[in-house]
Amino acid sequence: MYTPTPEDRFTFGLWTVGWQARDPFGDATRAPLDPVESVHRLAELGAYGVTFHDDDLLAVEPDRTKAIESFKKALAETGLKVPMATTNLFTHPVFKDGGFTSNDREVRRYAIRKVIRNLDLAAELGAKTYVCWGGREGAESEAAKDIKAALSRYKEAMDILGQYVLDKGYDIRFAVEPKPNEPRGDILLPTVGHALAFINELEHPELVGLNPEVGHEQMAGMNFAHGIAQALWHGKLFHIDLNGQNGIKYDQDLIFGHGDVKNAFFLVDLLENGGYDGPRHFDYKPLRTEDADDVWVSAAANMRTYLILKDKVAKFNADPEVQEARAASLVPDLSLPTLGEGETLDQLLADERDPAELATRGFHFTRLNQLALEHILGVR
Ligand code: GLT
Ligand code: MN
Ligand code: MN
Repeated sequence: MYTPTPEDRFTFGLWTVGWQARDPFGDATRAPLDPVESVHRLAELGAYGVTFHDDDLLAVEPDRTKAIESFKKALAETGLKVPMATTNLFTHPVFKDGGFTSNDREVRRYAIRKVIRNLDLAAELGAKTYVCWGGREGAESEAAKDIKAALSRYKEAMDILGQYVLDKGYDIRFAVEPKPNEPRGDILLPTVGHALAFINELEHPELVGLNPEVGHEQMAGMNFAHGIAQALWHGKLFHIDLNGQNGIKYDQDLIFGHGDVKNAFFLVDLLENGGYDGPRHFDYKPLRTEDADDVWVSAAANMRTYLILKDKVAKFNADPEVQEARAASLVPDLSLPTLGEGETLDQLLADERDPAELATRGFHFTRLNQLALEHILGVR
């Protein structure tokens, strides 16, 4: 019942299972992983697809042409799809002050060339989404970066990329991934809200949406499910990075559900019932303590957790007591327009009510929350 199949559309970044667990304080604890092996192992586990940065393909084979060839062969052998691709604009020292927004104009020009080259490969492999995570687009000091100029350069780069995709006739849309900090002290477009506002300023806003990541919003103290609801409301949830995070601290990239499980439950409800039809993409890191076999245990855990939550969400929504409690809490009433059909503002103004009397109504949210918790805990 909780066994994933390609119909579930679970996808993984090559950089997730392939993470060697190098961190700022310690060396790698695992050997490099051949992307070909990742493709085969993920397919065996029931995944639908795999995603990659340009550089991920070169993990064990430095020759780009050869690496792409064996990756394509593995895709053909397994039937795994590539719904999304992205560019690494953060590992190489050249990006120490950013890619699109580096103070060095030559670096900005190099970054755009690097993206364009991988966009061609993404289109060739059938990717429909191109993620832009600007992890190095930021600063440690207000003195070091003219933020307004940086946003202009960010827009310039996104406009160039959008125009390129239109000129080439690629069926690709961009998804900006917000993050508040790490690796930079402060990163541009730190939250879903900042990114949504930025997209409105682009030449082709219809080509650009979001790739929000669970942990990144939670690092900023944001409610991820709320952020996703707003992204859906704007028609901007182009892609999603699922993982886990325990509160405001470094980016943990835990297995999905291994952080705030209640928020994950309501997130799955939104994804299943809120009009999102893209892949369920996991962007997590197998714990540094784990060995090469544990990596696959962790990959499977992401998918199993999602399917368990999906099942629990369905039972929660079908529970008559929950439906009754929702009605008692007036949850469905929020979908009613505040003015009646054909009602004028004058009629509203004339419809006087005593606020003291309105204030006597309790909303009974405690009961609803307890019902949700009991479904999550498995006692209902
Ligand atoms: C990097 C980052 C992720 C982004 C990836 C896309 S790479 O690992 O931590 O959140 O989604 O560039
Ligand atoms: Mn991510
Ligand atoms: Mn992360």
